[in-house]
Amino acid sequence: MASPAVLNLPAAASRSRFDELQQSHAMSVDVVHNVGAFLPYHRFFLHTHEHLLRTLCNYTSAQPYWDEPLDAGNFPASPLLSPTTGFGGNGVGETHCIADGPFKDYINPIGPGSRVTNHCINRNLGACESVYASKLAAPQFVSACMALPTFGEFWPCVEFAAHTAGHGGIGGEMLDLVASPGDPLFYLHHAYLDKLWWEWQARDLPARLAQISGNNACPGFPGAPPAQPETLPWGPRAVVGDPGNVTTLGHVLTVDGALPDVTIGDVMDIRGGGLLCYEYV
Ligand SMILES: [Cu+2]
Repeated sequence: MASPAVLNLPAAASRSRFDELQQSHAMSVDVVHNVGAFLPYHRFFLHTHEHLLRTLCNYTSAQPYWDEPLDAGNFPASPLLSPTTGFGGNGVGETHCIADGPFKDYINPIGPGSRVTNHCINRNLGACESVYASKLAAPQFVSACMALPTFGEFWPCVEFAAHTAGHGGIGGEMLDLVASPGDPLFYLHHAYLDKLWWEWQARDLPARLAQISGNNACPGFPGAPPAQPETLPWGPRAVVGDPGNVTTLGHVLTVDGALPDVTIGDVMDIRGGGLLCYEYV
């Protein structure tokens, strides 16, 4: 957050390296959600975040994940939200700005949605829809997804259940499909989803290290524009990663120069020997 932006992203919205990740996600939103690249893209996005933490912030540990079933239905009690050892607590007042913890004064440049505005990080854990959403983090929803036999069945299950639980259960900025990486909790939530994907892969590595499928854009393809391209400060994404509408291992993933582009094939195996080298414990 304290490192000035370097990538010269369109619309000059980002002030920090942290903002650049948020903006890159916002610029990709239509081609990385409800698509086959959902899990691979966010795996690469997390790797980029961890790389920046380690190279810019003297961070020497790993990207942690949020073990969400432990908090299902009761997110407000999570130690993650501690103001002293965690990421700060719930939002307060009409704006629902977070009022304690290490990020209470941070001003995000992206959001709500694709707008470029200066605003606080906000959360709304008390809303009844947040409590409802957080229940989707319960173990039975996870195991239902883990039991599915193909990637084409697994990723929509995870995107709907566990993914919705973390975003909806925190509410506020986290519930914003476009701007949610403005809340640092985003990275712990998506590391958890990445862990689920890896655990699903690890049940049958010979088959699942190369198993990818799905559509490339939502809604529709080819050339489906965003809903309101004229209102996007950075214009529509020119590339969706694959030449057709079937997600393949050759599908290109981008973080707009924060790291060089990779393919989905580069992020299928987390165990080293290629781009990634980590494990979940
Ligand atoms: Cu996302």
